[in-house]
Amino acid sequence: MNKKNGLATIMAIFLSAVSSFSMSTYAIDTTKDPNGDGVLNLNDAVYLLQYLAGVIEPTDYSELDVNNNGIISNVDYLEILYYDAYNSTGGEVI
Ligand SMILES: [Ca+2]
Ligand SMILES: [Ca+2]
Repeated sequence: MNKKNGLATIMAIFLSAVSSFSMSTYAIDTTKDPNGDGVLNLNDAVYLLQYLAGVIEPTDYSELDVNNNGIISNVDYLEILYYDAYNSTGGEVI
């Protein structure tokens, strides 16, 4: 995958995620840590997006399924974004 196609793939995943996401799907397991650095934050969303785009191969796939529904998808990605936004504002918005 070249850089241009990779970026297009990432944008397609992002737009698909945004259009299909609803708050009713928000059920994140905050013990998950996709990139394994000890904290769940925006870097994990980027890591998950890279996986969905086929750029990386995770060492522990179970950590990427942050809503524990058995599927690693763009919904997991968006739930990390919402969780990170919620935490970064002191829990005032979600
Ligand atoms: Ca992490
Ligand atoms: Ca999932």
